[in-house]
Amino acid sequence: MHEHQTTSQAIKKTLSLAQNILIISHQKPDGDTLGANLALNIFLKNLGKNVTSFCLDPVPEIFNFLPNSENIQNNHLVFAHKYDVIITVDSGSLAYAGVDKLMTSLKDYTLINIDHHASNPLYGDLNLVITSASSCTEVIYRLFKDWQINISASMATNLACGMITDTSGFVNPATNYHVLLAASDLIKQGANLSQISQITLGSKNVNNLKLWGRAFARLQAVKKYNLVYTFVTQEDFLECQADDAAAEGLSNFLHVLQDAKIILVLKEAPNNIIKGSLRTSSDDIDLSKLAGLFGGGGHKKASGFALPGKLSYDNNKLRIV
Ligand SMILES: [Mn+2]
Repeated sequence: MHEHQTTSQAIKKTLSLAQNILIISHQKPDGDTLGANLALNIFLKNLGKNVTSFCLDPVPEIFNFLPNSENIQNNHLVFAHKYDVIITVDSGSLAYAGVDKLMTSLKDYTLINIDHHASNPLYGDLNLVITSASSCTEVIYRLFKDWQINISASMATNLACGMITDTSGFVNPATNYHVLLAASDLIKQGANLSQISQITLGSKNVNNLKLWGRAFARLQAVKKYNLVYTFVTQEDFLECQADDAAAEGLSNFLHVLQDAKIILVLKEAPNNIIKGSLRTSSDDIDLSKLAGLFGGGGHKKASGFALPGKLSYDNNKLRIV
């Protein structure tokens, strides 16, 4: 945290002077953005602050176990109120969070941007972006340690959830020495790591695995680019009755492949959008740059992009139309 000491203290001071605080998670929330939001929510409420937590999309059912998750609102009326401070967590940009337009109605606030995405352009008034951190929750853990505050069991559970989900259970390349130290401390503070892993990573259902089956059957290696790709269409989602979360886990799972350095999963989303999800285990590849070529972003080892179009597949040839 040393090099971030000044920012850490500036954030502490700004929060201590604030009364009304809005914390924003990114849309299509994952365990990291929710855990980060809720750990801060609990901490700031304990300080007697007026805290509102927001996410554009509802909290997925599997995250209902997170302490205080019922406090996350998705009503746009949240933006009709006045805030001294707005904190975005795990959000590479306001558009990525899905709140760029909603926020235009707000004035006179200090924006604190806490994140770990390599593509983050430091859009806040205060920016704590640590790209070497496994997760946004790891950044917040470091903040709490820096401020020497006590981490309660419910804060620990929220922080641990983000670390577990963003590292796929402490195995993917985002896993580092700091996150393992932090996780072991969080166990001491009352987080049940195996239970959180079981709930967040271990709960698959038949419909979602059927979708995976289709994606597995279509795996293609492109030797020239050291790439393996696959795809899922809107038809697949409908026929398998799978939900969006099914595709999320797919690219993380395909990390197990030894055949190529880069994994690409293309997903047809509603409204003629194709989403690409890139993964690598190689240190010499920066996928945030590759995704950037398609207008996307993310981390060195996990990134994504969106393109207009639909997927067309015949005679073993995939095309974007
Ligand atoms: Mn994250």
